[in-house]
Amino acid sequence: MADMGEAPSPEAAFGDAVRIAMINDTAWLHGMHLHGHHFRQIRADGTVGPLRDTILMNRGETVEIAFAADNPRDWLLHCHMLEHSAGGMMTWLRVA
Ligand SMILES: [Cu+2]
Repeated sequence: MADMGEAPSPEAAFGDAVRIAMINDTAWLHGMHLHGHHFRQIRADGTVGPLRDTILMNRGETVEIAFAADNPRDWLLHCHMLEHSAGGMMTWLRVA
């Protein structure tokens, strides 16, 4: 996960289908939480997971999520372990 920057990542238009790949290259578990939308995991075999707003990532795991950008605003995507998000594991996206 990149640190939260000045530019949204990604910036989506209302109605876009958004896919975000997250790589956990740390030695810890992370519960990644998206505000404002619910998403589904896109598994490597092409199947999709249940609708959720948080997904637990194991160390070394890559997770791809997808959702419909149907809620215009700026939204946080961060680890739900608050010491991790305070340490920089937080970014944001914009739906305009
Ligand atoms: Cu974490």
